[in-house]
Amino acid sequence: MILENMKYGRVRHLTLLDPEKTTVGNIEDLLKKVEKAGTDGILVGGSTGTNFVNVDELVKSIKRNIKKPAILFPSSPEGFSPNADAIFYLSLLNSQSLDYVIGYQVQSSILLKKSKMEVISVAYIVFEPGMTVGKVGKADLISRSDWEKALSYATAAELMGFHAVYLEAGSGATRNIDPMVVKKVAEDLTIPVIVGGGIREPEVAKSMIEAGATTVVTGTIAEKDPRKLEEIVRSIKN
Ligand code: 1GP
Repeated sequence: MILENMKYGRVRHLTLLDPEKTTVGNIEDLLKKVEKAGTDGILVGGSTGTNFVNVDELVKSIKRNIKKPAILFPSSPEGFSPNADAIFYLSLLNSQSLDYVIGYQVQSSILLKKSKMEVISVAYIVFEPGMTVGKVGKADLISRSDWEKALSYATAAELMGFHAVYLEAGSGATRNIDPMVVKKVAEDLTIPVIVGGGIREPEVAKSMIEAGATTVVTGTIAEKDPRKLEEIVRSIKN
């Protein structure tokens, strides 16, 4: 069970791969590198261009090539594949569009329950700069140091019964979320805290775990610099 493993600190790092981009290149090679780097699982998703076909293709490649779980990370009901191990059933809490808060979730709920995959409900909270997910998800962005607002959202999520919270600065963000915000949230919460967006340096990744994050997510670095990814994972796990 992935959630259980997260709670016990056994899912320290996840790699986000975008099905739109990865189906063109040498995906086998990339997956092997990511596995070798020591990541604990692959998140499959992207803010644009995902559909049933490319999501399923990527999930199947993961299952064929490496021994790490494939976790769906959908931005719409089309981000689904029955072959995945689990799904982050996201609700973008600070979206101004009800679609991202509950609409898409309603559209996919029955299918999801029938699939019997592990469903991890995740309160997705998007910070500045937000990047594509901020725009597409119509997020009312939280400033990267605004710990009070972050804590209010995260506490609401915990009280509402979400399994985890995910603090997101957006893929390719020039600045990651302030670790101080992660600390304020994590020290008050009993559910796992996931953090991602713009994390490219081992020291930054480590500072997130030291601040109390359960899991760090990186995306861009896997393709750009696999060696750096190894350093990031090592810094988190040591
Ligand atoms: C996952 O959006 C991130 O939370 C991935 O961000 O591509 O900047 O690592 P990067």
